[in-house]
Amino acid sequence: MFIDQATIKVKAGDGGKGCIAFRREKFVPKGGPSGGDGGKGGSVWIVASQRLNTLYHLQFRREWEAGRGQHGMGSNCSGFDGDDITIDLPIGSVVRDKATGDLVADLTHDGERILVAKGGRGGWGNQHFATATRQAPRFAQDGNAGEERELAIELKLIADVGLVGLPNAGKSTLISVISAAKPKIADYPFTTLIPNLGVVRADDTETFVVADIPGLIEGAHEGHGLGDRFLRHVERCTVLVHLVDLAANETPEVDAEVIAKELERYSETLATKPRFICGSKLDSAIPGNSEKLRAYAAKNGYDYYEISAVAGEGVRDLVRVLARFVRENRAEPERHEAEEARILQRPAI
Ligand SMILES: Nc1nc2c(ncn2[C@@H]2O[C@H](COP(=O)(O)OP(=O)(O)OP(=O)(O)O)[C@@H](O)[C@H]2O)c(=O)[nH]1
Ligand SMILES: [Mg+2]
Repeated sequence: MFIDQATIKVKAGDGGKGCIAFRREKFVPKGGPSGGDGGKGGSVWIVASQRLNTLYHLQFRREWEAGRGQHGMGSNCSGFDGDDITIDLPIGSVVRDKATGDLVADLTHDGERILVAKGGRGGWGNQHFATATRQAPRFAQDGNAGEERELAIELKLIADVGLVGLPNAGKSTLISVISAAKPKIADYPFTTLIPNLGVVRADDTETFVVADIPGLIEGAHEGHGLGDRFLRHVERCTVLVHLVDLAANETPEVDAEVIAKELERYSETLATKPRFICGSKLDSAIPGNSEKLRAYAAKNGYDYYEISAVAGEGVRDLVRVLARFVRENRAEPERHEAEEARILQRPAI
């Protein structure tokens, strides 16, 4: 199951208490303080893992607690430190402190490791407090409490190109012909229920990642259809391709505007992101639609393309243009490599 939001509680281990003890031994009268220190509490870490691609595993475990430090013991023995724990998260996870909203981590590389709750320091045993004038201290320190907080985690897929459009516009068909992705395709709305990613090979050296997300409808921002929550997965794309069905009705420009409005309502980032308008199903286009959509794109300042994913028409040109655009505008090239490696190796959702 594809889960892209989760809230978990993390608690680092408390430090162990320092010990109050005195050396008692035959022939060593008044042997002095010998209380050992408490052990450190374990810390909680998050680690980016390219083996994961959803937050599903967090559904079953909401609370993560690291080991506590052992208390100090007599004979100057320190307690053992508590064990650290690590929480694996998929690359693309954005972690925030739930209470403050502060960004804690934005994971981009496999193996990236971030401390999210620090273990408490162990308390000092009484051996540390002996002085010339106070040779038998009858006190020791308590350990410090481990940090504790709630984390809100969001997974935002990292792709270069995001496909958006009404249900049935042909988004999944396009990703299936330009990449190895094999999403479900059918002639009813909302065939796609979770985002699909595909790696597109533009030529021998150049590749980019495309995300196909579930279709949007009017009112998606109010929860209509599948809602607009999947739009978060195209928020970090370099460019959006807005597919508009040329064969659905005689008003493709009205269909196009529905999506434009939903993008605007979702966020400023999406509303202002570079966008190409692409007429789809050119092979069975209703006469006149092509001109109408082209005029709509021109009026709003978007580049216009046309394809038939089924007949293969215009697809190569579109891929070439996207490859060039992504190459020239890719904001975070290193993310691209991480994401590509992940898609190629990922297990099925
Ligand atoms: N004639 C023609 N039909 C197409 C073309 N591309 C897609 N279709 C058909 O349009 C229907 C919808 O295609 P999908 O790729 O599932 O559409 P989608 O945009 O992914 O739809 P949702 O996942 O529901 O949002 C399918 O029956 C496809 O076979 C095309 O180029 N020409
Ligand atoms: Mg689809």
